[in-house]
Amino acid sequence: MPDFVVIATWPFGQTAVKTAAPLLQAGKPALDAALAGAQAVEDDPKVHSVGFAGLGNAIGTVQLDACVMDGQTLSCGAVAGLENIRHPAAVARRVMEKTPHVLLVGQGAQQFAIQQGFPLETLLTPESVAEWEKKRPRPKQEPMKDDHDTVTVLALDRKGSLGGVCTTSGLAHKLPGRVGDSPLIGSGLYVDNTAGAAGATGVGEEVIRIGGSLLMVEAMRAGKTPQEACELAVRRLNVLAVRRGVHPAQVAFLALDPRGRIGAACTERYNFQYAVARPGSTELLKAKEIGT
Ligand code: SD4
Repeated sequence: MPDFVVIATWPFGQTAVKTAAPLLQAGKPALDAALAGAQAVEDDPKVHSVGFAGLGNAIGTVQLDACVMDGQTLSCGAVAGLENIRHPAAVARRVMEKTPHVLLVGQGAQQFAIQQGFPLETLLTPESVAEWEKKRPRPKQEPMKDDHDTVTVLALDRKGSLGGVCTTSGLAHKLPGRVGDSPLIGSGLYVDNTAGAAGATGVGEEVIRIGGSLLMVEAMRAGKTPQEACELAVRRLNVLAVRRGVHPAQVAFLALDPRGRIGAACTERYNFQYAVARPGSTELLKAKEIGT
């Protein structure tokens, strides 16, 4: 029986894994721990790409996307374009548990959250508004490098079950109503105890195009290690970029298998880092970059 492992995207993933690890240590289910970890990042006002204090869309409105998935039952839930609710991942879990549906969007998602007792609040802070203004696209300006950082948390609990959560405010300055990969089961996240768990961060349109997370889980089912599965997904993006005549977008993938093995890979110059916690240790690691 493997002991627990939890991994999460980006340096702020350290907050997630440090929150999740004691819960896993205490024998809590993977999804509970992953959700607690993701929520700690949603609550962090210094993180401008997830939950509270996330950056607004093109008209300055914060629209959040999230999903959750349980590897034992393949139960899953998601919300997209959710406004004024700071914990979209917890709402996604309620969608999973309290409705026959998988994905609620926009006003319907918000009404459901209110019915479930989630408070409405402004998610903007003076700092996030200033950051939004600073990063506002201007003619001839290069795209900002750090305007898309989702937290994806993948956990393996002490019973050997996997759970995952993905939560984000999406691309800053996105078109109102734009939905990325993060709330889409199979794109931003996929979890199946019989194969593995996988998640993504980066330019969601590219992840959706290749069904990134399901692709990695199916690669693990076919015998690839988590590292090989992540590299395979990046290569798929790179090949596709050549076919489309563009540079590969900034995307990173993360994977964890039922044996507790982990993997991570990203497209060139993305400088993707991820956090890992196991019993007694927490690390921040740099993912392997795969060039074209
Ligand atoms: C999106 N994948 O909305 C998300 C944004 C993001 O790291 O990851 N970022 O496309």
